[in-house]
Amino acid sequence: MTHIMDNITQTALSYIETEDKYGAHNYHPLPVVLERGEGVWVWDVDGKKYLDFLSAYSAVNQGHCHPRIINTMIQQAQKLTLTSRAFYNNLLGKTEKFMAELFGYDKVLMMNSGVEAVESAMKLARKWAYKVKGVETNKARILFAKENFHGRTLSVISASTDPTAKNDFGPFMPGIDSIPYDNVQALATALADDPNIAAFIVEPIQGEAGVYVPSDHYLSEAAQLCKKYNVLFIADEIQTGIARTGTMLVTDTLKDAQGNRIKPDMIILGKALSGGAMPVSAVLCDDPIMLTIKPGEHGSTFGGNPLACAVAIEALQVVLDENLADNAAKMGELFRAGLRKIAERNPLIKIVRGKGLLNAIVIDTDEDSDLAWNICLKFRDNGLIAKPTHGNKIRLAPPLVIHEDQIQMALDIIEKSLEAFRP
Ligand code: IF1
Repeated sequence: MTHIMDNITQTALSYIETEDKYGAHNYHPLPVVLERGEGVWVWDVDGKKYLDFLSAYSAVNQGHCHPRIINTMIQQAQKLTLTSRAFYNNLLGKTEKFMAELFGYDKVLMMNSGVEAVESAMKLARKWAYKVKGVETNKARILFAKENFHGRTLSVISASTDPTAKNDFGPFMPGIDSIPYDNVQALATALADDPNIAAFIVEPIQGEAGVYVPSDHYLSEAAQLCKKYNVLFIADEIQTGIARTGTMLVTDTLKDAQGNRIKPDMIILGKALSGGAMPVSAVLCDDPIMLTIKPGEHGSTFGGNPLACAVAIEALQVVLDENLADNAAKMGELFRAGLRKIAERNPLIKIVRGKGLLNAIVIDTDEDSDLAWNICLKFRDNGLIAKPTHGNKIRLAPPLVIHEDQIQMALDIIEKSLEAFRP
């Protein structure tokens, strides 16, 4: 897939060329060079303004450079940024208590990037399998869903079914299997067949796969099956969590047949846990799992640093104070209704799907076509930035602070842009 650097200024091109010359070529960014962000808006180096409809892959749910988060970061940065865990500090316990109570778990393990938290969850699951479930040492297996995305480390891509994420990075981590997503029977069979399974790690909505929302009962039934087979049900809410889908977590809505709430054995958070200010991630679970890891058995230089703690508390408090989950639910309904109206008028939109403000449109073209990319270039020319995922799907995920008039602005831009490609 080759793309021309069309319709960009010399200024922007000079930034792109510098990155191209001195940076790893591990991404293929849309040709727009951003310099400033505020709320739902970003500005490029030429001062042009755009609606941000990617939100740094749901890391800036609270909006770009939220003043409360940035001011907290500035205050804390002038006091104490890092102690390492060799010593205590005045913020880690406070943050762990705040998050444990907010999400309803005994304990929190603070890490930095999302994939570090996923790796930590895998280590906890294995340790629990050996120390509590009684699986024979080095025999524990972890199940994932096909089409998953959980990050880029070697253990985590060992679970990937995406050749682009996996090819030529072998050999891979043993003890990892994948089953079809949104398929309860496949999970039941896998769990019944293998007593050595420690955990099932799953995204409540598959983001990278193109915002694939599973059937209504999938997650609840999967959680109950895991309970039945004494397997940890671990929800990776790094992209779906922190109010993105209209509730604080997707898994807040899990219920058993009697209507009782089901809590995952473990949840993994990242991205918007810091409002996009810095890398902050966390694993939450109860004592029987968390306390299987003893002092010296896991760690991280920056994990739980005072700056991250101050930012994380403020980022979560902003989500609560500004009712961002409710806003995401309301604005998401409005947005999908608007997209469906556009789809009635323009057959290019084949499918509209999503939950809250994690949405995607599937363009009526095959996966290796340039069309979705060229549509995103047109969105950019018209003042909205978004990016295709897996060829023909365009993820549309604005910051959760978006207002109704900005949703309407985005719909107008989307409809106007698609007109240029009408079949
Ligand atoms: C890229 C998208 C991809 C995640 C879930 C763990 C992680 C992610 C559910 C790892 C990270 C990012 C990574 C970025 C693109 C983006 C992404 F789904 F969000 F769009 F790739 F699939 N679990 N997702 O979504 O967190 O280590 O990155 O902090 O790698 O290209 P991380």
